[in-house]
Amino acid sequence: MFNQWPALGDEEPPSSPKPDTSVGLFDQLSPHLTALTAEQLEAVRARIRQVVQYQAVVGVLGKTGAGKSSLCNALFGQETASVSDVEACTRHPQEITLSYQNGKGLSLLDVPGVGESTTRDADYTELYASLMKELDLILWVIKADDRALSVDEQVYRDIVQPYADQHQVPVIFVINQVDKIEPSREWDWQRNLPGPRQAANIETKRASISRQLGVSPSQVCPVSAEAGYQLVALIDTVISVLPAEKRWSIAREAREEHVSKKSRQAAEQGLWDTITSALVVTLVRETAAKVVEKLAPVFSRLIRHFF
Ligand SMILES: Nc1nc2c(ncn2[C@@H]2O[C@H](COP(=O)(O)OP(=O)(O)O)[C@@H](O)[C@H]2O)c(=O)[nH]1
Ligand SMILES: [Mg+2]
Repeated sequence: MFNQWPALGDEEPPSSPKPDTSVGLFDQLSPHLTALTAEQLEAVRARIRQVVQYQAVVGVLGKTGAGKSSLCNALFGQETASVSDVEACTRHPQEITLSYQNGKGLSLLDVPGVGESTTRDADYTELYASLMKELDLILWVIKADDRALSVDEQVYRDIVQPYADQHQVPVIFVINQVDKIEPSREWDWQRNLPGPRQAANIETKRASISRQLGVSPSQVCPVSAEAGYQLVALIDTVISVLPAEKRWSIAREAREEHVSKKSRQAAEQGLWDTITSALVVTLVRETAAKVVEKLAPVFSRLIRHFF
């Protein structure tokens, strides 16, 4: 019965750098779960733990110099690991296995292939086919003043998009370094804001990238990693495209100053939804409704202390 829950990966999550909030949360919720058998309780505990400790894998794509490392550092205080740094089983590329250093709550993979010679596309097709199954999200970084988008477009349309669609991996295009958009002297480094003409050109760039790649403008986020500009909006977008049970992972690992109230609430709601859906599949409907009703105020009181 419990395998009706969405899969979050089979292995035990690695130890998180932050305290295991799932234990405290469960301990405080369990007195309100007396209607559950020991087995049902254990299932709920495991579910909370799975969501709270989930380690998202974010594939970061983009040409060298687009600002992948800078962006990840600004968002998460963590560098990207290149795919070759992780244990990639290339002898059987269809069965690529990734293993990550323990102690990190998030894996940021610097995925090669954008902007290199097109003769290597065949190799990358295999790499992407294997990687795509492992990824929860793709951040595709484009340098704001890069006019040669055709390579990004080709790799996206021919190689990445088919796999992303098949495995339902959300893709967000990040226009980075918008402080360099003309007239760049307009950038206000004191307030970290573009000037009026620059702001208009940033919007034009966003519209043209969305048109060229055939994606919604809401999937295209202009930011400046260096200036810390629009990183809150980027995290909002990331959280909004992820399924409920994976939001917590991003909200927990992002630098606190980039996590808006809206994003935090969406992550909390995601956790609550997974707890209640666990109760619904575990208990008969009337009992589940009663337990959920009792639990709701306890959860909202507790959750404020657990973020
Ligand atoms: N002005 C400006 N420079 C940036 C920004 N993001 C990255 N850079 C610079 O661009 C260069 C390449 O960045 P890096 O993160 O190494 O790119 P990667 O190769 O994609 O990982 C570095 O010199 C960064 O300092 C930004 O938002 N604004
Ligand atoms: Mg880099």
